[in-house]
Amino acid sequence: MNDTRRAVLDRLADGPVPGPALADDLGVSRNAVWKHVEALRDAGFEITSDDAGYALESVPEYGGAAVEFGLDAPFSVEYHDAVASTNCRARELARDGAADVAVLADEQTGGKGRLDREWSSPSGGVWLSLVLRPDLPPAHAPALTLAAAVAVTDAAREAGVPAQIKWPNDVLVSEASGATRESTAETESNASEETADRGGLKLAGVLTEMEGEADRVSWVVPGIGVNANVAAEALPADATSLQNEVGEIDRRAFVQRLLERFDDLRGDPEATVAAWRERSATLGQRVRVVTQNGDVVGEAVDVAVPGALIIETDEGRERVHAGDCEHLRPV
Ligand code: BT5
Repeated sequence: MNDTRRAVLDRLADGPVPGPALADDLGVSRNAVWKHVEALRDAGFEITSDDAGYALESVPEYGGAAVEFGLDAPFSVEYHDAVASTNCRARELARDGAADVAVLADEQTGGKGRLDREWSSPSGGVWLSLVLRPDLPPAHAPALTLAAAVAVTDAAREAGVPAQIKWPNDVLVSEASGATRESTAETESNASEETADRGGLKLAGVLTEMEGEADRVSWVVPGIGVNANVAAEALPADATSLQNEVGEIDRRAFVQRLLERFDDLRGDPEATVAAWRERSATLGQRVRVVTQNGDVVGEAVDVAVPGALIIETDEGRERVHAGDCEHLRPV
């Protein structure tokens, strides 16, 4: 949102203000004030005007301006009713030099998971990609993925959903937590007599993309997909949504909490990793991580800056930087 428009809203949030006073305060003409008020009305803000001046009566339920209003984090929000993928749009903005933009969509028609997997993105979700230009070496960028997972977990918990994180980027809700949908668990045997346990139903995932030189990141785009106000039937079998767990939620408040929490953490990889540990469903579990160089099986004992999983295997400790993680349990 344009700075003057944001300032108009901030002033109106404190009570009615006469047009001339508003114009003086902001150093613009009365006509300019009127234009900003009209634009805000078009964006869904209900602004009345009478003898006392302009007054803000209500804020739109959702959308870019609604999320920006009252947001305590320095993001501008570009909202789309539908877009192919918020990550693609965020990458375009990043290449044009943008920073601290949150691209938000109600629906994605071509949502992407990691490794070219599909991400179902029906209307009602929170499909969000952040354009960041951090002053970081590329090796530290994974901490931003962990920060996104922590931020989603905290916003979900605030909405009443006991979410946990599965390394590195899945936010899960344990099936024992009262999810109402029927379980469609598929178990998979292997030679070591263990079954893969999903550890819960998937509520959210993060896909981080970036570009940079060897020593400096140019931009990073964490793409965050949260099944918010979506019926479980519209999602894959192993998924759940906030709506499925606790009923429809206030997406505006949810996105604001998520952005604020992410902003608290993004400059502090140590605090991010500490917060991640506390919310982890993976630490202490026996896991199998499928990596490009083969499977690593053992007990997940720690996560280290900027996001590597430390696994105690039969051959000693291994540090895994990327891969798909399964929680294992004895048959
Ligand atoms: C992820 O991939 O978990 C990353 C998902 C990132 C999505 C966001 S939405 C905003 C931004 N724009 C995008 O286009 N993407 C990002 P991965 O770990 O690879 O998990 C993908 C797998 O999860 C799929 O193969 C399905 O099995 C499952 N899946 C697909 N859609 C799902 C959903 N909505 N909820 C839960 N699981 C889903």
